[in-house]
Amino acid sequence: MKISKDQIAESNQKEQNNHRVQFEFLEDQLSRKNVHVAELIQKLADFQVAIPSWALGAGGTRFGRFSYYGEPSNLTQKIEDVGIIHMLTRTAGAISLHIPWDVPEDYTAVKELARSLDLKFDAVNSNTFQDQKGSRESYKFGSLSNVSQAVREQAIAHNKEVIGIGEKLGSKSLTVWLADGSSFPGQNNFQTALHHTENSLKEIYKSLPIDWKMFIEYKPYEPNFYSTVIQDWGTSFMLANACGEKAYSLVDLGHHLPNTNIEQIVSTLMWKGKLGGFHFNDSKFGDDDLTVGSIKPYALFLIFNELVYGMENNPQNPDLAWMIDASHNIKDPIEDLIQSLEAIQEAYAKALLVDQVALKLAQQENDVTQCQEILQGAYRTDVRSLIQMARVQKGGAIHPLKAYRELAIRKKLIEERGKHTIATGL
Ligand code: LRH
Ligand code: MN
Repeated sequence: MKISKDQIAESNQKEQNNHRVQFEFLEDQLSRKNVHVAELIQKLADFQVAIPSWALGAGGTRFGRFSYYGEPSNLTQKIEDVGIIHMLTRTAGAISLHIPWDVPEDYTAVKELARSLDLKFDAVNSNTFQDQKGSRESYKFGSLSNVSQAVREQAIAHNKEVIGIGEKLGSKSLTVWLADGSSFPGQNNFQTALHHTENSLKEIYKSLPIDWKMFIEYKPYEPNFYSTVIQDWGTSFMLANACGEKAYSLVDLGHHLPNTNIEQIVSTLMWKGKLGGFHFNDSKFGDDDLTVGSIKPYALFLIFNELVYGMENNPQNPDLAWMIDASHNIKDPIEDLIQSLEAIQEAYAKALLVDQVALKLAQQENDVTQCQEILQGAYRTDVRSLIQMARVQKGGAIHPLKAYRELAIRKKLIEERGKHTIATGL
């Protein structure tokens, strides 16, 4: 299933005039504030977010899973679905694979398909939180932290195998998230578990190709409910430093206890040059993996404000890996991902409108009210026509979701794949 440029052009035809009027109005407003509109649009157009291969089917919980029909049932169909999202939005230029959920059968074919859809392979993700059929050791009581050396070695070997798969695909980073932890006091010796984890990560780090990065993802709880070995940014930061300069912390927005100031964590990690990337999503309570910007859009804006500041002032921090990590329990996965991409672009565009010089000045004068006015002035700007212009300049749809529905893509996917295909993943 592919979408053609002509189909996009036809869908844009109807939206063109309205878009142009809104854009010219905003362009005039911003130019009078000395905003370099063309520069800003270029930054939006260059901003590419990786789509997780495990979020293209219907997600579920222990209480149930409701299929969405026409789901991708193999890696080829998953890449095609990311191709559809990228054709419409022009901001989803990469796919992130999870191993063993997405082990390629034919590397040449998979790479050729991705290239034809203008897609790259972003970080590869290891999986030592589920036991695989026929595996010798079990991860029931942990993987890299396990008291059993045999289990740790199996988990280390798996991560090295994942690096090998990523190398063949042209990926340049490995993401390690561990479910390791305990559900009852006394179950684990915290120091032993952390020591094993640090040594195991160092072992994996030795296998990283020279131009690769290793992202260490933290999470406070689930599936363990008393302790998690890599529970917070501080532990991830400590382990990344212990491993070396190619190791970084990865911030999954859903992996924070309620009311955590995530933008401050982002600022701190960038200052220390140890922020590797993001898993974007939103949440009300726990690791809900909801649509980005659907619950706390202002919090996302504040995070991007720190990112924009860091990208301008922290050359010690490398380019960041941008990725969505969401699960779609009741919405069409493709529609949900399109909405998430829109929310990310919106937060970034608004953050780029923050007058950082004026803000620094107001901070110097402790003019708290003015600081808030500067931030909220940017946040209250309707930037949608800027994002649309960035898409149109790259051949995308002015309204991706509208185009997706008008072109009846889901209906065509169901005709092509049937109603009973199930995507591997969460
Ligand atoms: C853990 C996590 C991690 C992935 C998994 C699918 O909650 O965020 O990034 O491995 O989801
Ligand atoms: Mn994640």
